[in-house]
This record gives sequence, C-alpha cells and structure tokens, in this order.
Amino acid sequence: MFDTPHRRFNPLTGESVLVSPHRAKRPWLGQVEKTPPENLPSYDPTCYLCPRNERAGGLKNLDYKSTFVFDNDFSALLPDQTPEHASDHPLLASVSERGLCRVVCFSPRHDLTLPELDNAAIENVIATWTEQTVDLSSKDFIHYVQVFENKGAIMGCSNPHPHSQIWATEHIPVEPAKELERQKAYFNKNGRILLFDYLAEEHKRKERILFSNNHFTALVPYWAVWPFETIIIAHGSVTRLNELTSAEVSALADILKRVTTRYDNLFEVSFPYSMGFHQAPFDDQSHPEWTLHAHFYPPLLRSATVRKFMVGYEMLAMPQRDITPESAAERLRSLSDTHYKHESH
Ligand code: H2U
Ligand code: ZN
Repeated sequence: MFDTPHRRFNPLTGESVLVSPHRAKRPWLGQVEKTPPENLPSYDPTCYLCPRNERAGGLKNLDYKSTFVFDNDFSALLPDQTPEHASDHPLLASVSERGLCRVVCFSPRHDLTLPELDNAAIENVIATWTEQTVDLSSKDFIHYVQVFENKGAIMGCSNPHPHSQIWATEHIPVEPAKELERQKAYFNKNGRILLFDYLAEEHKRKERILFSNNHFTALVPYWAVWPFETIIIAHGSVTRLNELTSAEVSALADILKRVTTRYDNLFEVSFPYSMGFHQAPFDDQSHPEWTLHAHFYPPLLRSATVRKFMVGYEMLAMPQRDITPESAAERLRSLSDTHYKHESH
C-alpha cells in the first residue's frame, strides 16, 4: 500500500515526514558488524555517579542503595531571579528563563541499564521521577518539568552509569508547547482527546502496535521520523506522572522494560536513544486535552554501528525515512522480551 514516496502528518506537532519506502530496498555496501559487548564493572571508582564517589564540583555522592538525585553541577538553568533579560524588539526577541536541572541515577549499579533492572527497581525509578516532578512543579516559577534520558555515547551521554535528567523551566519548552497547541485545538474542535482517538485507531489497524498491557500501549507512531522510534501512550485520562495509580506505575515499568529489552535485542547491543516523558504543563490549569506519553528516539538504522543521520534534506527541508514505520514495528514485534544477555545459548 505504502510503497511509493509520501508525506505523513504528525498531529501532535503539526509537522510532516517524508517516507521513501522504495529506497529501503537499495543495496547497502557499508559495514554491518557486531560490537563486542561492553563489560562494565558493577562499581567504578572513577565514575562520578557511583555511590560514595566525588563529583566535578567536589561534592560526594551518598552511599545510596536505590535511586539517587542531585542538582546538576553544570546546570543549564538557574533558579535565581536575574535582572529581566528581555528584548521586545520583534527581530531580536528574548526573555529570561529560570529553572532547575537535576540528575537521577537509576541504581547504585554502574552496569545495569533500564532493561536490566527488575520491575521493582524500574517502578522505583518512576516513583523518583514522580517525586521530583511534584517537588519541582511546587516552585511557583516552574511551569514545565521535562524528564529525559540520553543513553549511549552516540546520544551525547557522558557517563555509562545509567541515569536520566530532569530540567524544569519557567516557560513551556518548544516541543511540549507544539503538543499543547495541537492537543488543545483537537479537543476544542472535537470534544475528544487526540491521543485517545489515535490509540483507538491504531488498535483497530494493529500494524504499528508493539504490545500493550492494562494501562499503556507501545507502538511505532504513523509519523515516526527515526527508524525505530516508538511512543508509549497511557490508556486513561492521565496527564502527568503524579496522577499514576500504583497499578499504572507497575504497568509503565513493565512496558518500559519490554520496549528497552527489545531495543537491545534488535542489534544485540546496549541500544542508544534519547527518551523522555511529555506530561501536561504545570500552569495551574487542568489539561483535559493532554495524555501522558513517552517518546523514544533511537538513532540506529541497520546495525550497532550504522545510524540514521539527520543531515542535508532533514536540516534544510524536512525529516525523511526509508524503512516504513510498519516494517519497523514488525521487526520490534518479532523480538523476544527476554534480554539477549540472559538468553541461554
Ligand atoms: P548526560 O545524561 O548527557 O550524560 O549528562 C549527565 C549530566 O551530569 C550532565 O548534564 C552532569 C552534567 O552536567 N554532571 C554533574 O552534574 N556532575 C558531575 O560531576 C559530572 C556531570
Ligand atoms: Zn558508576
């Protein structure tokens, strides 16, 4: 059906992606190699995230046993009220931005990534993201809380010790702002929730769904840009992390573990990505239009070493992909939920 070039519309951002399925068949002459598995120690005395070790600023990490949170020593945002940095010249516009940046270590173990943690430990990570969301959003100048993880050196991650970051800001950042506008417009026009309707449609068609449990569904979105991009969407009317019931937290841990396990199994490598949650803004308004969801943006294309580049046409015109979201979903669906490192050979 979709074997000729076409554009797909992303209703969450209002942007489009060019899909060129016929190109996926072109011969590939590059290297397809397996990288040897990284054997990390469970504790690294030189790691600035391991328990008891010293960080760049001279502060020492606690002898932590589960998750560990600290203020980023090189924070991109500052909480202090600075002299209003505002320019209202229409061509030289700026506003000051206050905020806070924190680092969240998943566990004391230097060597255990998200899919390698057990479900209880992942639930604990979700609980920490939630506590931090509540704490940061309670500050009167914070209006958005962005939870995200950069995984792998290819994604600019500075340290293999599994961790995520939280940046909380005064203004709603660009991507959530686009999603807010689109979800609101859909809600106002139709009286219905955009991602709720989208999910219902995807469940009818099934071709892009990876799997679901009682409270979440993982799928390759129709408008995916990255080869193995996925989205995890909450089934209910949950808009923020702090609204999750304990059953929903367990279900989210389950789906995060399964998505990241299948990612690792795809090329039998610790699969790099940037992921993050999009929750409703903390602007003292209720957001009936919003559905809590997480995006995974992984750069790998056909092996542990061959990545998709977002270059010429993507930078200057629009994103483009070759393999279809449907075939990416089929590949991810065919993989096991058992991590390749733990499969007995
Ligand atoms: P990545 O998630 O991209 O690896 O970033 C890790 C963060 O850790 C990064 O934002 C911070 C960096 O500023 N960091 C500290 O806060 N303390 C340190 O001692 C080193 C790195
Ligand atoms: Zn470490």
